[in-house]
Amino acid sequence: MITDTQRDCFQQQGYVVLEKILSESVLGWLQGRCDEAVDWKASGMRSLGIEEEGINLLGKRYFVSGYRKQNAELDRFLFGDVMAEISKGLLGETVYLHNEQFVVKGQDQRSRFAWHQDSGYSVYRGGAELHQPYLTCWIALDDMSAQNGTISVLSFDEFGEGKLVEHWWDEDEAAMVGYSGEKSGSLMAVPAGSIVCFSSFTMHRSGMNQTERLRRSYIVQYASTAFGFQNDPQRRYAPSGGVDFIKGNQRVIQPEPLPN
Ligand SMILES: O=C(O)CCC(=O)C(=O)O
Repeated sequence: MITDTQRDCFQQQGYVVLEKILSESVLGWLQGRCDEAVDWKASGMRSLGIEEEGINLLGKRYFVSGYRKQNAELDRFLFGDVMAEISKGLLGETVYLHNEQFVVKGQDQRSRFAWHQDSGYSVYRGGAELHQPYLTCWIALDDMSAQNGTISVLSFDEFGEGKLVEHWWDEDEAAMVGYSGEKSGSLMAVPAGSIVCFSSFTMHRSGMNQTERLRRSYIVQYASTAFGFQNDPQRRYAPSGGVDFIKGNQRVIQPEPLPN
């Protein structure tokens, strides 16, 4: 599924766009799981009588991380054929699941995200040790546009030549920031069912959702090299626990496929 040209593009420029790669039925299934995850998070917040929980803002912004622990059916996608082809094609013969999270944004100023590299969060906020870059698969669950707050990406040529830079916390942005210059990068105005695959050393940001509809994405991250914490390298950093997926080019998990 991943061609040599796509792999070269990912390695040399830090990202590759797989437009409309998911079938309509898999997309519809994932949208359903995302809506369930948001209901689960929102009802948990309502039952506690809170409007904010970490970076979740009731009705406005949801980050549901690790939902596969609530609904193991998600593994049918995370360890399914499509993600096996993509992760193996871009990372090589060893792959494990690093993290998965739904990102759902309503009409709210705080739904935008400043320029960052995902490894910038891992190292400068999460306390991870320096590591080989991992792969972020940003899955568009809705048609994406500037209006509903899609992501923009800076290629390695435009920024950083594929190196991790120091990040800082910005109170106004309520986010980590790795770049505050004028570049605007490439806007990912992709249809639902597309996947933007980028390196965790690729600088990206996402805009504010200015529409009345929630905008849904699913971030699924895979790594080829395990890493730990700066103060405890033995303890794995991977938020999803680092589940083995592919070893020596062979899949070690093969769940029942989703209907195509
Ligand atoms: O708005 C989004 O879907 C992406 C947010 C983002 O860049 C991230 O969670 O790393």
